[in-house]
Amino acid sequence: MGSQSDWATMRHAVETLAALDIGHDARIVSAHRTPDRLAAFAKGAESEGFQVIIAGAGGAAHLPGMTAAMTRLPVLGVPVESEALKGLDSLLSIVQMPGGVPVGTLAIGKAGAINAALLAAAILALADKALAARLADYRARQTDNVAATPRDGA
Ligand code: RP5
Repeated sequence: MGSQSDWATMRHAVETLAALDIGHDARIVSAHRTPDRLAAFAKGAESEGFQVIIAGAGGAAHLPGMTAAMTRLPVLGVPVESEALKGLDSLLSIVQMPGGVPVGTLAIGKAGAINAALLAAAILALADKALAARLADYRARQTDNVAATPRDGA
């Protein structure tokens, strides 16, 4: 993520990865404030053993795109909700990549963070049958938890 301030959003990705028992690492890497750290991370991610990168950033959110420019790994972008423009700036910054360098862009905020983790899980599950089973269980539990009728105070 681009900043400590993104953690309130990006922790939902981490919690979802943990719930699926997927190995992960959370780091602060700013495209603007720590560009050398970004280059070192993105260029070294594959040899470090990462298979998918989830990049969350807000405002002029260059982190996902710059990361994608420096790695062949799949990069999933989470637009963090900004104070000034409610994350629309983040969304447009992340989603409008020029053809040739893709970033899989998720929804703004918590939903995007959760879904980035689930999409990463789906990618990894293509080559991991045990993870595919855990992902199927997760989805089944989610389905089971949807009540047929609404309750007051729920
Ligand atoms: C972006 O700027 C970060 O991803 C964050 O969403 C936003 C604001 O950062 P802070 O000023 O809160 O550190 O680079």
